[in-house]
Amino acid sequence: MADSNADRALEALATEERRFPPAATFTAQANTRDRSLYEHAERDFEGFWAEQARTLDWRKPFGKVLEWEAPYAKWFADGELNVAENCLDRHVRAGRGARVAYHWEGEPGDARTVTYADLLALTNRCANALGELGVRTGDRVAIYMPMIPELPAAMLACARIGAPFTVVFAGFSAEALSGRIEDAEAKVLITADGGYRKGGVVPLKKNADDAVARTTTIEHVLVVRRTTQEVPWTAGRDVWWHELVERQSPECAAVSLPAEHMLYLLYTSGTTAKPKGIVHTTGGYLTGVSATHRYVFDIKDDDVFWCAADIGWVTGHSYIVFGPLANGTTSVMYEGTPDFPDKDRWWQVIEKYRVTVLYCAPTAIRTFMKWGDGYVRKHDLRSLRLLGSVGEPINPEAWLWYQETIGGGRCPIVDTWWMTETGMILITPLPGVVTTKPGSATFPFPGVKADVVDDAGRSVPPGGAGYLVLERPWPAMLRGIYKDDRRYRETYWSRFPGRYFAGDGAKRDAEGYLWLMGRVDDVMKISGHRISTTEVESALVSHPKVAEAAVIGREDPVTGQAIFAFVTLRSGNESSDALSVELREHVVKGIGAIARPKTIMFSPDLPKTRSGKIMRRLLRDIANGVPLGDTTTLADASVVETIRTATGAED
Ligand code: 7RM
Repeated sequence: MADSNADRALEALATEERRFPPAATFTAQANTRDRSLYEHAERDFEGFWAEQARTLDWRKPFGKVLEWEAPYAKWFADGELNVAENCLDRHVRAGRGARVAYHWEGEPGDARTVTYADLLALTNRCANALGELGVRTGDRVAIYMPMIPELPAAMLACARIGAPFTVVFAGFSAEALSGRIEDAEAKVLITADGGYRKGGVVPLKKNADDAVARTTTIEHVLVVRRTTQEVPWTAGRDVWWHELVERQSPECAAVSLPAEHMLYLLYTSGTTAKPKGIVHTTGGYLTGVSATHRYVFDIKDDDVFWCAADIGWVTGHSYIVFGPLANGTTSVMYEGTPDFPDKDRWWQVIEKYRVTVLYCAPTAIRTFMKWGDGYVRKHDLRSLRLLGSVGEPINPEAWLWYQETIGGGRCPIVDTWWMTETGMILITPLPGVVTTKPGSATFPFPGVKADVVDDAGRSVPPGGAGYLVLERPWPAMLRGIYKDDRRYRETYWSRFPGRYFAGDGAKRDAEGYLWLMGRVDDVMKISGHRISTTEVESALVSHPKVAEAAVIGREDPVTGQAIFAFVTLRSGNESSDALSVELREHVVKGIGAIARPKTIMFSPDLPKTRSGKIMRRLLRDIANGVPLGDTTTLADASVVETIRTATGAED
């Protein structure tokens, strides 16, 4: 288990007596004010989701709600719709074309206001351009872009013509991008010349070229000009967005698609080195993200919603693009980092656009705490009325700081638990209804059923800890792992047959509140980013000087977990600070900067069982400085002492 998270959650559970009931004034205006949504969903689970689905426009209405043959779900399967039409056309048709879809803020300080009518025209032009490049319904498109309005437009353009897309976070390396292109067998790659980050320029086109060189399926690379730096160019293959897209017609018919048509693939880390392509489909996904966006964030027409994630992660897919756009919401989209040009950039953005709802990760909150209240106090944040948290457990101290210092004591906090695989928020308070406790994600969303079970799959009594499982399907759930059905069944459905195994540890207190405690597998959460220990290990051992590596997540006060790597060198190589830097950069090259190990510890040996398995649990305890448990299964117990002494010295 992720010790840092578990420790925080346990400490919170033991000491947390504070309760925050919703203010009467908040409840009085809330989209849902009582338990009726919970009751409706319990009484008639399928009827509840059908009602949510009917808030969308269907080209062909669905008759069936759910077909469930565990572990395969189909939602609204005989219905047809188009995601882009639901996110754009229907708002424009309803006379709301002049509403702002995105207040876009570039890192250097440039800004664009993108209305629903603008976004529709941009999307249609892009869809027509993709058609000209030979993309047809069913073809896959890879997207590797900075946080600019062309990114959601590209995703919606794919959705419009029924071409499943896969967005690869712009912080991933060329190598990581090539693996995803290859697995998805993408025909076209959409990228940009570069993107701005911390005042510098990220060479996206160069990375894209390096990636494409290692793959065989890409026919064209469509390139947005963002930074105007010189880029390598392959004539015939590469096409400028401003040349191809801008000359297209702003009209493009949306394709009527079956509800179970694949909308996108999103690659995420599991317990092996190879990321999994998580499959999301059309009707159920849009139903789930729009309903949760509406109720969890209590969204109204006059809200300015800011989900401060990157669109390259699932949080951005669901709550920057599809949920808010389906609801006709005005969002803020920000390109850069929170500390450029200074550490008050977020608060300046909130003041500038009068943001009412902010959704971000605990790691960001802890970073702002560290930077100090001064940066916050420089700005007027009184427009805020609701705050959200996602990505990892939030410790009560950060929760309380968020509420007081950012929320001015008046904003409810929604701590939302979910995953790439779940597509939508599953465990969360409804802000007008549920009394919150700092550090608890509280209860399942209406219609969602969760349990905490022991090793044998028995529900643990109140106060107990165990594994989080989901007891029934939900509309935005993954439909599988792309081209790997066996891995789908094994990863999520074999540990507790018929129930979805999330991979998270959880506790349920005497009042039924859920407290998430972090991963129980080899997945780490570094600043809310999901990375597997094996992925980093395999990047390390691909270096010629490395014989073996064992990677663990070590407790970190700001990033939640930090990457700690134990490395054994091949004989004839000496450890040194220079080699440590070289290895860290080797991992960056293999995966991306988010996977750069914080600490590398050279060790002549790694603790192994007699059958040769590396004992990661021991290494984790060593790195976290906790007392060691049973070491009797070790082949060579002295190894532990050697490492521990070295680690102690390192501290
Ligand atoms: C949305 C996202 C999923 C993992 C999940 C958890 C952790 C996410 C919370 C949380 C405690 C939360 N998708 N997680 N939200 N833990 N409280 N509110 O993060 O696929 O990247 O990661 O994130 O461990 O399994 S993800």
